[in-house]
Amino acid sequence: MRLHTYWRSSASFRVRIGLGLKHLGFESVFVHLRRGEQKSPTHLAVNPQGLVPVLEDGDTVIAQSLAILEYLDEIHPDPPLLPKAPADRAHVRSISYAIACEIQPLQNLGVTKALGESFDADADGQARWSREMIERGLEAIEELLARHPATGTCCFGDTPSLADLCLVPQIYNARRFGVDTACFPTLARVDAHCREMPAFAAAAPEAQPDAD
Ligand SMILES: N[C@@H](CCC(=O)N[C@@H](CS)C(=O)NCC(=O)O)C(=O)O
Repeated sequence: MRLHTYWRSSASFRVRIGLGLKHLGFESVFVHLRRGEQKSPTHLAVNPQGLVPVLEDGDTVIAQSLAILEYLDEIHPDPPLLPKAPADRAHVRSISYAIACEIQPLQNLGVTKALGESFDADADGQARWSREMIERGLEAIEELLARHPATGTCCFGDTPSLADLCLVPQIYNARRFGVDTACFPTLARVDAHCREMPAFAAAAPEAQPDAD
């Protein structure tokens, strides 16, 4: 398997954790987002969206981190990334989507760049935008997890699920943009617990060979 990835990409970080949890070896294809390599003809031929991550598994090419993770879960079910009961699966998916669909897209590189290019936001303004979008999103997820009876050492129970694979990279981004994560005690606790696990540690941005 080949993963098109960038060290600081939180969506790539999710997939790296999933591959690690499932003990799946992979070759990395590094796409330097700050240098614009995601818009190169070579990368666009792989993913016309011009985004990472992309997983290649033989002739199968999959973009979108959650689609990749569900694919991996279907072909390598152990350990599972989703619980068994439909209501529990929906709960884990709803936390995952709240992060992957409602927070991360508002603060990704393409959006902050557009704020600068089209709306005159300087670097401080772009960072403030990202911080506020992350804070707003995490507030709701903190509440969701704090009041749910199944929240354990991880987002759902005591083993990592798709929700933790989304949460830990988003908390990484939160710290990067100066969000005070102590305001989100449940999220901070789950994040600290998960980051102790080898698959999470090995997938961390700073542990990647392309970190610069
Ligand atoms: N929904 C996508 C998001 C992918 C995404 O936003 N990737 C970012 C890095 S985390 C990217 O490639 N950004 C490049 C750009 O915006 O130009 C997923 O989950 O894979």
